[in-house]
Amino acid sequence: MTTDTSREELDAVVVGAGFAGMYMLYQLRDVLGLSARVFEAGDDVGGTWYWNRYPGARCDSESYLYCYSFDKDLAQEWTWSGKYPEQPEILRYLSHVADRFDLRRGIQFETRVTAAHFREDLNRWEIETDQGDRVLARYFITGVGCISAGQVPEIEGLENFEGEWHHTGAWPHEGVDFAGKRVGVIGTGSSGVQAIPVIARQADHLTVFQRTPQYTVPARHGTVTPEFLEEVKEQYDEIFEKTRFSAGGTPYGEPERSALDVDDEERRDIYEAAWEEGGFRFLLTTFSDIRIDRRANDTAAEFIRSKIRETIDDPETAEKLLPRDHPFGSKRTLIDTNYYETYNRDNVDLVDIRHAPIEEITANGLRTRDGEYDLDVIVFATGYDGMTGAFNKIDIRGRGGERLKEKWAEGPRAYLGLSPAGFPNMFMITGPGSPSVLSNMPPTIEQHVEYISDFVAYMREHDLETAEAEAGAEAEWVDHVNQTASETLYMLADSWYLGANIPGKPRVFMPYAGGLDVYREKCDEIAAAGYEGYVLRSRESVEA
Ligand code: NA7
Repeated sequence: MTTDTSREELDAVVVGAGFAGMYMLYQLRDVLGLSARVFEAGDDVGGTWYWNRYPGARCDSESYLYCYSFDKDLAQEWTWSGKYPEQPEILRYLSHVADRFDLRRGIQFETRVTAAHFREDLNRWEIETDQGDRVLARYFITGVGCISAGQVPEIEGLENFEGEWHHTGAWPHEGVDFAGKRVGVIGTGSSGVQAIPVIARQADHLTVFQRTPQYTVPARHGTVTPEFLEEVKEQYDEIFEKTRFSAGGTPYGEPERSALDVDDEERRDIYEAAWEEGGFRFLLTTFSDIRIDRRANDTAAEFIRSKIRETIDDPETAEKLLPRDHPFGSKRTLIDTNYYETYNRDNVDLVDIRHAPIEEITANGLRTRDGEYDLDVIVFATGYDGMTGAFNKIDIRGRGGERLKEKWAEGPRAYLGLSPAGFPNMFMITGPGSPSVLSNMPPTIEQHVEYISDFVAYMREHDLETAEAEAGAEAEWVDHVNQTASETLYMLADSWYLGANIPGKPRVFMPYAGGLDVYREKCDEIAAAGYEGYVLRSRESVEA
């Protein structure tokens, strides 16, 4: 970075124009009246939904909950087409929001932030982009997404492959033509499970390479009617209120009964009803303890295994698909449409790469320890360097030139998952250590954006120059995040929540598992106490 001070000055720079960055811009510019700019790598708004264009890409949260709640008219005027929105529909929604609030004017597209350094001499963030921009800003706010840094595993020989390959999170805008092709999909997480049934219908042949069998629950897209979605609008005030004060960002309510307090028949009936209704309700609304008690969890896991055995015609394939090595819900619960049924198709094969790993990608396909597979297209549904990957791509430095990446070498640290100590006036929307990916994202994002916006307003009102998390408050919060996670079943799976999917990444549970409701209360208390846990400096004290 240069030391020349002839740069444009803004109140705030925001990184990313997804759900988070768009709402942050609205708050900063239209509510607080500040000068703010969003830098966005894509050529339009959408964030995750801009990049994830793979076949079958769909949100797992119900459409009427996967939207902003901050503007009543917006909620009333937008009509979703069904239970879960597909990627193009979410993108249309976000585009509509951008038009409605004239957001694009504040967004610089096709521009990637490469560096952000806190200049102690100026008390400003100096931000650089790959387009040559150099900007000074009082606030540096990230809306970079929790699962945006895609990972293509380092498998020997990929450069020799003569076919086409794509990662689900960087899908070509023009789509991929699978007709008449032999396709291999590596990975059976949310993206793989959504893409596999659709690719199977288009391709000549599909081979799925599975490392870990997972639990997936049918979405049942058809169970929501347009009439229901209209009725929802009449109840939106109540629904949004419940959502805001819920653990998982939904209005479903918490189940009260233990799975161990009912007899086998009643338990099966409850699971069956939730299975028929589909989606996250199976995890969230059946029993109070399936996410915390291993024996209770086993009942849900066994129910799903019984469904897999019932659905799959070939017992050997069914056996390969049975998840056994981790509890249900300890990895991100998957929601699917015809996933297991797809393995009954003649043109689909399942290859277990846990026991016979991929050894090499060849010119014509790939080779596992047990066999060779000729492929025209390889789809990497291999996930993301979650929660921290997008931060590590930017050269972020705080006081004394400390690099965020180094601060986080043993795992991410930030007060409330929002403010890393030593990085004044930096805020991370849905950063590691906040509820983020364990809640329905839009309400979680709104909570953070509103907290930041209120904080910035407070700073202006009190003529404060910088706000910086105290190291002690940060340490206490990080301990609390770890302690909360240690009491859950999340610790029993090799998930991306724990960084286990990235070779060499420290094994630390990154999201906050205490619930959005508890987290919101904590943030509100901190704000009411004059932003306890932050060192607040006025201009005079900074200059002294
Ligand atoms: P996920 O959920 O991280 O799934 C990635 C899948 O790819 C999973 O099945 C992995 O197996 C597999 N994988 C990852 N690396 C490898 C290698 N090296 N070899 C073979 N297989 C591999 O990513 P998604 O994109 O599906 O979903 C991300 C989030 O988006 C999801 O959680 C939702 O929040 C939405 P593993 O299970 O690690 O053995």
